Order: sequence, then C-alpha cells, then structure tokens
Amino acid sequence: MKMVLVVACALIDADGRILLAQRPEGKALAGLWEFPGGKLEAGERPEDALIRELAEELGITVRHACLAPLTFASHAYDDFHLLMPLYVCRRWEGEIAGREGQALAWVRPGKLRDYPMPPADAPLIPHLLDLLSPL
Ligand code: 9L3
Ligand code: MG
Repeated sequence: MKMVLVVACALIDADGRILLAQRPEGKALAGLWEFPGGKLEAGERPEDALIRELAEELGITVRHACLAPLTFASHAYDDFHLLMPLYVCRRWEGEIAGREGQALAWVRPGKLRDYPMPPADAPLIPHLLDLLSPL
C-alpha cells in the first residue's frame, strides 16, 4: 500500500495548553481538529518539513533545537497508509495566526478529547497526557 509521510506538532504554550487547528472546508476530513503539520515534500527531512508547514500555516518561526520528537501516529486508510511523527514544541517566534483561514484552539490537556480528531491524531493524546502530567 502507498505510504504517505506527514509530520505534525503539538505546540504547547506557557500555560500548558496545546494548539489544535481545524481542517478547513473543502479539504479531506474537514471540520476535524488536528495537530498542525503536513506532508513531506520529496527529499525533505521531517523537521524541515514541519518548520516549513508551521511557517506556512501559522506564520511562526521554529528552530530545529526547539522540536522534540514524541511518538508516531500510524493509520491505514483504504487507499494509503499514513505515518506521522509527532513533535512537541514550546518555543517559537512570531504570533500564531491561522494563515490558511483555519480556526485555532488552545486546549487544556484534559479537554483534548472534546475535539473530534482525524483517526491518526486521536491515539496520540495519551502520549501527550503522559508527557504533560506531573510525575
Ligand atoms: N493528517 C492527519 N493529521 C494531521 C495532519 C497534519 C494531517 N495532524 C492527514 C490528513 C490527510 C493527510 O494527513 O489525510 C495529509 O494532510 P493534508 O496535506 O491534507 O493537510
Ligand atoms: Mg497541513
């Protein structure tokens, strides 16, 4: 089956809230809330693709050193298998804004399940909760 590589990021603010972006009308999975990111272009490294996507979609600058890998999502659709590393980032430059008309939400960890997500993203929540919960 065709493998599609997408890279995504949990941006975490100083209050410990996580950024979700709503997939816009006209796109696959419209209306669902996802961790921002997108497809790798040919030959791109995952971090480079993510930095590019975060600049395009949110208007922010992220440094490589501020991206920490957390886990992978893996989901088989009917026609392709999506493999998606999830990074975590707590520092960026610039004001976050939905540059592609998408709605954004800063969500407390315990509220993440209130937001309907694509099938690849939802299984990532426990990993984030594990990272963010006090020891
Ligand atoms: N996707 C799932 N979760 C995410 C992202 C960024 C993307 N957090 C899925 C939706 C599409 C595919 O990856 O099936 C490609 O995404 P896009 O290029 O349509 O945004
Ligand atoms: Mg995208």
